[in-house]
Amino acid sequence: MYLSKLFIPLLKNNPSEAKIKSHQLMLRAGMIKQSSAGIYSWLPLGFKIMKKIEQIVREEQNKIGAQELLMPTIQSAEIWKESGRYEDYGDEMLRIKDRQGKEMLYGPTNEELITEIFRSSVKSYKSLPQLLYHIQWKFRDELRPRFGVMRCKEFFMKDAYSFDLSDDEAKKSYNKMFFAYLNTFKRLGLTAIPMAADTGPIGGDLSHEFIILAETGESKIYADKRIFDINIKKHTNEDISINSLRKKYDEYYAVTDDKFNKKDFDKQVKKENQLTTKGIEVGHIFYFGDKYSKPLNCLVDLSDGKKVNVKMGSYGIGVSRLVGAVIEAKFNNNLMKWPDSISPFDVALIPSINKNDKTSYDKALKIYNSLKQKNIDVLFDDTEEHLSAKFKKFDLIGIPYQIILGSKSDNDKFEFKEIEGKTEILSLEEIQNKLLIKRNLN
Ligand code: P5A
Repeated sequence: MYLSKLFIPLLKNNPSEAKIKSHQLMLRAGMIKQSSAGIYSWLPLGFKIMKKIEQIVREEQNKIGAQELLMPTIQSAEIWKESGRYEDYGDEMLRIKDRQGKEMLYGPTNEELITEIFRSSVKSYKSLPQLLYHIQWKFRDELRPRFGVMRCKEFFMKDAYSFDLSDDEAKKSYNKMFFAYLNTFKRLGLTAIPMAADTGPIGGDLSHEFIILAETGESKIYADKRIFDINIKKHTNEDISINSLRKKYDEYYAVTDDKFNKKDFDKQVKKENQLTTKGIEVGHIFYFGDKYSKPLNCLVDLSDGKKVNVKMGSYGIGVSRLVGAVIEAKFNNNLMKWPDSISPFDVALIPSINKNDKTSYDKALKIYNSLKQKNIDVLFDDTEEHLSAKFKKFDLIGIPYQIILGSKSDNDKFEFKEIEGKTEILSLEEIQNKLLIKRNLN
């Protein structure tokens, strides 16, 4: 892609409405544009990054055998009346009427709809367990939307739903998802810690929020800081190792605000290990048994002819919020560096282009074409600005690697810089190999 052609409305200064760094960067780098309070358009740069996050989330769901489907954004009020949540959900639910006067709503979550799909399709224990998910827009009419994509009205969520025959089986599904979440956040370059949490309007009595530490986060947390040292590398996708991993996390005190109890904290965690801080909730998982399957009459036949309500859980990841969360974790001193796995481009090509001498442009173009041929996604700054002005833009765009064609590069060796890392002088082939290896690691 040529930078001159990229639709990227960069801003020089911080917009006054943006109070936290992720919101500032997303506006300054032309990633999003507000259309009304808490509702945003995703511009090409922001959209590309969100799509990469979505794909990693998808791959980790598929790895544990979850199946993707797609439910609509608009739902009928009827099923919500059956579950009893139509009234409970209150003003956060956007209620709509169609031209026949039928009550509809823009889905804030999908427990009812997925239960309705399941009850009409599945009748026998033989079809269980099942794990279904979709990645779809949600709407919650938040009273105070703020911090850009962190708390907005319309947001992109991955929500998965598990269906099992017994509590024991259902907890295995819960643990599987727990494990998939740790892998997902790790691939996004984040350390997300599962914390015992309240279940709120979703319900149930077992729940974890996945939190990344950030001063600007809206969740207050209390934890034994040794929980950050748990290494998940050794675990594979098998029931036994997944369950033992879950147990490991349970060994350490880690809760959000509404579960906090000072006495327990002081009793269970030595003073020097106590951590009280703030974080961003990037995912939230729930086990609620038959909270929805009972009122919605979702039953399956057992082998002995008896019928049981299926046991369900639901599992959310804030895909659009994650774009902001990664920025909160990685953007410092006006310098952004995206993790390789979700960077909008593999590499930036930054030549110093001399208006009166076409050779510098031609040389850059040759490198650009060669990278494209190797399927390397490169952003070519084909403008005639000064190198220093170009660097300022790339500080915001945050591509982790740069090929700089300035004084340090000659005919066949080029300056290759890793943001916040080392700079080397390499041949084009060496650069290509490096980039291809990095891509394979993700
Ligand atoms: C779990 C999946 C649920 O809705 N039902 C289906 C359950 N959980 S949740 O915690 O309410 O939301 C899941 C994740 O979505 C993100 N999120 C938001 N992101 C941006 N703006 C919002 N207003 C917003 N509300 C929730 C969070 O990452 C949350 O963990």
